[in-house]
Amino acid sequence: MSEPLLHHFDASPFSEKVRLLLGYCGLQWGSVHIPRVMPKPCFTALTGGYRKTPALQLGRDVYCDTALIVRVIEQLSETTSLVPLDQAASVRAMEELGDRLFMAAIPILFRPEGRAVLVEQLGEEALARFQADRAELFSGGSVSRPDDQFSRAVWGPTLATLEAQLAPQPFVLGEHPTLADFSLYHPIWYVRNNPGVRAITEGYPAVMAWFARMQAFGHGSAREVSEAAAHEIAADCNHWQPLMGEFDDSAGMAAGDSIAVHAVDYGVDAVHGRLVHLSAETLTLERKASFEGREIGAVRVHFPRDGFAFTSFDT
Ligand SMILES: N[C@@H](CCC(=O)N[C@@H](CS)C(=O)NCC(=O)O)C(=O)O
Repeated sequence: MSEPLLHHFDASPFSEKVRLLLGYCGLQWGSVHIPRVMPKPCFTALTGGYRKTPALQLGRDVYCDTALIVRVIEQLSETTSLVPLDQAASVRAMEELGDRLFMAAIPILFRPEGRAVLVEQLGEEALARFQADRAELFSGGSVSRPDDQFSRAVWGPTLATLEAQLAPQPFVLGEHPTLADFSLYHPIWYVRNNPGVRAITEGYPAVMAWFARMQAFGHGSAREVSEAAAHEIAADCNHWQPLMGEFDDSAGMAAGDSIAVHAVDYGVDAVHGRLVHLSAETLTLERKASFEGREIGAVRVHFPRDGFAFTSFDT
């Protein structure tokens, strides 16, 4: 089995969702630290232009978006309880709620008490660069950068409903952790990580007890891998990962077609390549990767269908 390599940065909440899941599933993984802001030349050399954090690399295969990454990890670790069949739609809904809670968390970090901590951690100059980068991230997509009014409308009510749901049970959907828990954990982790605003998570005892239960899973066993070493691992790999699901020809696309794929919400940079596989749930394209004139060779980039758009183009 190829070692899973997580391309991430420490402060990234969506990466925390995956790190915690890797810990829970007991997988050994390689930790590839990438820049927090653009440019990320080593990273985008592999993804073909997709810039969001994190991505998961298995040899020459690169998986984008945590909605897909978590399913890859589930398969690798043969953990079958993460999406119980009779709760599949509930898990999906909780993943959406987690994304919404992440959006609500962003302006909270920039309230004066949160911002003061960010200035302490990063300095005014790096913080200004971070804010300019995130303004760019939200340009051109269907979702605009959230404001504090959105946070006020969403954060409190969501934590209150979670409090009610977690009061009688240890995990969001019952006795055992599911993907719902990992999807809701990371935005709360994001806010709790900033001592300036942490207090707004604390009026919810059942949520806090659940948070501690989740945190205890840890990140498992990781070794540091440089971005250059990750490129070499891709270049040296001589096999592909299995593709997921049957080919879905209802979109009128065929393997080998030239396609462009992009996220629809934010971070909408397109990735171009040849279609390898299109199932009801995933899309895989293949492209030639190189970095600073050095060949990495063909790389397959995988996306979830949900949240991504694709078009064919003439070469
Ligand atoms: N839908 C994506 C969202 C990922 C996301 O928004 N990640 C943030 C960091 S936590 C990001 O990409 N920020 C911009 C960047 O890292 O360049 C997923 O589930 O992976």
